[in-house]
Amino acid sequence: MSTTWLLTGGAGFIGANFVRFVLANRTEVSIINHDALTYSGNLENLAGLEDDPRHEFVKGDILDAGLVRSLIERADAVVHMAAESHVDRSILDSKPFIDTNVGGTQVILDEARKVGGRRVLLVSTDEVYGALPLDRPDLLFTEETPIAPNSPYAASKAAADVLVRAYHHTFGMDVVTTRCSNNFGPYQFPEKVIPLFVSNLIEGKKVPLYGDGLNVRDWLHVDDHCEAIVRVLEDGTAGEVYNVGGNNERSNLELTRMILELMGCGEEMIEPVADRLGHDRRYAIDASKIRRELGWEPTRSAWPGALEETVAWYRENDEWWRRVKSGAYRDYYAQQYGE
Ligand code: NAD
Ligand code: TDX
Repeated sequence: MSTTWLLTGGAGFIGANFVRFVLANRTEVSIINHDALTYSGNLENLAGLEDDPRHEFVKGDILDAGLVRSLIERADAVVHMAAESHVDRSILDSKPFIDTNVGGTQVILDEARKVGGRRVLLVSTDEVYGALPLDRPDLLFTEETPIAPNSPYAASKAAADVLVRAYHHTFGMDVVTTRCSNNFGPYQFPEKVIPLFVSNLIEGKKVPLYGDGLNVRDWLHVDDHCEAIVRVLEDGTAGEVYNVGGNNERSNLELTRMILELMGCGEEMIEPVADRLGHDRRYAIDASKIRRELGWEPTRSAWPGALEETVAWYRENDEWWRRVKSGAYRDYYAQQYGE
């Protein structure tokens, strides 16, 4: 039976990969892709899908309740991932994070509630749990770990996350939430560490490593995240949260050294820079619930192969990130939509 999913934020990194993943793996599903095309939204991420009858792009802001409502009316379920997503930007200015991540989620929930009968999935993040210490490798975030966000970005995502919980409790809405660890893969905006470091090295620039480089992230390939989102949307229990991660913890220094090696560069290309304010020390996800209850397994995240493939993608798609870094990708919007 054919079905339609409304996706918010589908011109960003995870969104564009999600569209491609669903079109390839769920032949019965069509996607309405609602995205405001902020600085991180890029229609070039969706190149080649222009004529696909199962993908419709709608430019618009999730704060536009009327538009959101009309799109939800046309859909059977909502995958909500539109967000301001970069921690460093939230430290410079948290307002867009509160507006989009909190206010936007409220709009999605209220409009879905009015329309009724649609499951809403929120793509949340492991950052809502705060940080783990380096000297306790036995500790992992579980779904029961208290919410304790440390950056304005994480706080805005945590607010969205608990708002979803409250709408389930108060109104009995059919909602599900995923909390995933750091993603890597194609089309990631080159402000995030992997595409930033790879593209800098191709440009002959050094890579800015924050602080002592010992902060740890748990890396998962974006397609494994996309599969988890699909599984939770289709089979997750209403009101439940599912952690998503691949037990792939790496310090930033270890990650940087791997990238340097893959790029044929030496350690002199590392530029130690001042630490991020409030920099979370370690993230690590216990994903046993989604594995046990929904049979999800990461199959595309094994290192070093998966990292090697991602680095190769940025090397081969030089034009894509150069246009992002230079701002040229935005010309397309002006051409398509006017100023
Ligand atoms: P991204 O910044 O690449 O993409 C975000 C997209 O949302 C962009 O296309 C942007 O145009 C759109 N958007 C922003 N504000 C909007 C608004 N007001 N209305 C409509 N669209 C808007 O981010 P990403 O890395 O793809 O992350 C997607 C989601 O996944 C976010 O919710 C993020 O919190 C979450 N997440 C990301 C990671 C990760 O490692 N990247 C991990 C866990 C969770
Ligand atoms: O220039 C840099 N130097 C550096 O050392 C940058 C941009 C990052 N880093 C470090 C900071 C982090 O410890 O690398 C690590 C990864 O940084 P980011 O790529 O900015 O990701 P992070 O802050 O971990 O957040 C990401 O994962 C969780 C996403 O951006 C979030 O949207 C997601 O929720």
